Amino acid sequence: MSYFKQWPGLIKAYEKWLPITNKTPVITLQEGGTPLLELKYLNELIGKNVKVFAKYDGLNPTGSFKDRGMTMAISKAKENGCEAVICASTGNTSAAAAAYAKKGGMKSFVLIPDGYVAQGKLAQALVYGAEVLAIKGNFDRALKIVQQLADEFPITLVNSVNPYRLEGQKTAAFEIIDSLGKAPDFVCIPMGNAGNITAYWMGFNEYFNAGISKSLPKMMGFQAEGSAPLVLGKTIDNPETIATAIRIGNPVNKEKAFNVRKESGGKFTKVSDEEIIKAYKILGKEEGIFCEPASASSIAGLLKMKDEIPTNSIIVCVLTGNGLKDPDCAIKNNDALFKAGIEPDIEIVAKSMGF
Ligand code: AN7
Repeated sequence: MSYFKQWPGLIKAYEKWLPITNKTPVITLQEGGTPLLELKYLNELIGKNVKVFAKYDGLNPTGSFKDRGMTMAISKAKENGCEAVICASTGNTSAAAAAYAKKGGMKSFVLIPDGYVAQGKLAQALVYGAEVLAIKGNFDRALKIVQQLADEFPITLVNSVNPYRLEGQKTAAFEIIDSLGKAPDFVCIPMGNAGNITAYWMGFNEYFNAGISKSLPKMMGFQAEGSAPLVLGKTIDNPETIATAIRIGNPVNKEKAFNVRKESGGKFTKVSDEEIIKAYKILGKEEGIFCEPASASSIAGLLKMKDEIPTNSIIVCVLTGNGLKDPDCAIKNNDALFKAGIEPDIEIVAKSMGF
């Protein structure tokens, strides 16, 4: 017996907004429909009667927003008779590509920068049965290679140059408006290849043009200081940051991103690794939300621009990936009291607890 109607996944939920037909096989893990959580501690921290929300996309089936794009890209690949997919990835795209490819009965190849993918993401790609090729080079190099491979061999590229990825990802903007009843004033979002900021802007515009929302948000994009090509306006040859997900020096969607900034009247800003970790800890300790460091850059960015926020603003920060993806970062960066090697004796344990 079923008590609750299940969320059907974003393709079914938003089918009339997506480029699918009744011939498209829907490959889904019931992604999307993620929580929009009010962040009470951040409301207080910023003051001015603002309301800050987190779009918690780390709660997708493979733990990141990439599932939104992948359900579309893989469904369309299946529709077109494709048998194998390929991507370059800083980790999350590879996890999602691997999972959805398997769900759709396809093979997946993923190229990752050797040594720079968080453990959880690597584990996922392996468990979902991808063929994982770790290259001695960064993401930008890997992307060039997969683009050429997809041109030469019968294999579909599922990086965000694949237009179906952005179509799927735009549904997060729909969900935000469906939850708030209107568009927010600001959206704070981490940027790597800038596919997601582009997709959100598409989604907000589609609802706006259909009259469902009466305004458009300002899109605030954030990058890590050592990996900020979109903020600096130039390619970074050797990007570096603790937020390995956004360790990208030459974003493929850069022109689109600049256009989003211009059209929305938004701003791109860089945040340091220290600021990212500070925000990461605040989310964990004060809000009970565990996100990965790249995602915390949206909160770090909001804190950085806090003086520029008008009174009564509604702000949505996009938390793109789950904290469990990067356990090394969590274990190295927390303020918890951790006592090890305690004797299994009730008195000793009680004493260690301060009683
Ligand atoms: C957690 O997985 O590029 O600006 O290969 O994993 O749309 O690229 C990941 C990107 C933000 C940036 N937050 O999004 C990959 C990859 C997290 C991410 C981004 C990524 P885009």
